[in-house]
Amino acid sequence: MVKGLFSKLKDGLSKTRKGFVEKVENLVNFRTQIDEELYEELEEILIGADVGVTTTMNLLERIRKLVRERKIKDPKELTELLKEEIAAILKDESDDIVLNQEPKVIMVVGVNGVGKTTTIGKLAHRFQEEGKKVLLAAGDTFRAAAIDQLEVWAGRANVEIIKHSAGADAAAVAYDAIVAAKSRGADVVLVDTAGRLHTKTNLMTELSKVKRVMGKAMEDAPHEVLLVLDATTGQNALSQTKIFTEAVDITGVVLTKLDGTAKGGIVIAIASEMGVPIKLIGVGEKAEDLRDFDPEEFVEALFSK
Ligand SMILES: Nc1nc2c(ncn2[C@@H]2O[C@H](COP(=O)(O)OP(=O)(O)O)[C@@H](O)[C@H]2O)c(=O)[nH]1
Ligand SMILES: [Mg+2]
Repeated sequence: MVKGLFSKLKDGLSKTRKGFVEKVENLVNFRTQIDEELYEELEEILIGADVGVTTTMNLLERIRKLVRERKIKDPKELTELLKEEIAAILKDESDDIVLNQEPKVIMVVGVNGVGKTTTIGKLAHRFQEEGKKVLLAAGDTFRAAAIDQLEVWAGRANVEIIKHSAGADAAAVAYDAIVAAKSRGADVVLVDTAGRLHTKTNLMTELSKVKRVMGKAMEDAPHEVLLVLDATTGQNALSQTKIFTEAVDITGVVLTKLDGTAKGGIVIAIASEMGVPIKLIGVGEKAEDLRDFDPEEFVEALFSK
């Protein structure tokens, strides 16, 4: 049998499983009682895995309460409690992307290098496989290589791309793409954007302009604004979420490079502290390494042996 999707997810999360869940298991398996010292060590492990201070404190408070209520004495039972509580946090903050507009316009934003272009390439591949008509917009006009990179993905996925030359106005590219998508009957438009600029214009000012201009090409566009965050940047991801949310009203988060970090606890911090749903996760560089974020499956993969 070919390797199942679940086992691929498990592979993608193996560093976090080692750096986080296995540490918790080692802790609880070698203790005879649940005491303050154990809670303190658990706190250290959670913070070390980038779960974030606030979320860690909340999680521990809930676990302490459950331990009291259920009169739990055996430390080994704490792993299951932790799993339950993490699942509860994540469940509230997940949501899928639905192609319910014609075309559905998805703007992808984030700082440089987080994986925006790669995510668009992976999404293009997925939608194409589903039989959707996809159009890409090369809205990162910062340098020619960024446009070329998107073209490579467009070629691989066999989808169309709208591009201008490097240095062109990103808002104009996005506008043209939406107009083209409407006339060609596309199902989805994926708009790439820059994570940095040549001009002194603030990136946030620029992105909100691109977004506004899209609304002129199609009412209510963009229908989704996905913020891409690199899981390996840890707590920085939280401050980026704050800044981008203020500028462009994020509808969802894509968390990339989970395969490259032992600190995947950042997923929990984002879900519990940011109030934006995590829609997709990246667990590798290939087209099939982008997955819908399914909280139950995620927690199962993370805690699986
Ligand atoms: N391991 C891994 N690498 C990724 C993932 N997503 C993106 N990358 C890599 O991150 C680098 C930057 O990606 P890119 O899409 O160019 O970022 P952008 O500047 O935001 O457009 C590339 O080398 C990608 O292959 C992921 O989920 N896992
Ligand atoms: Mg890019």
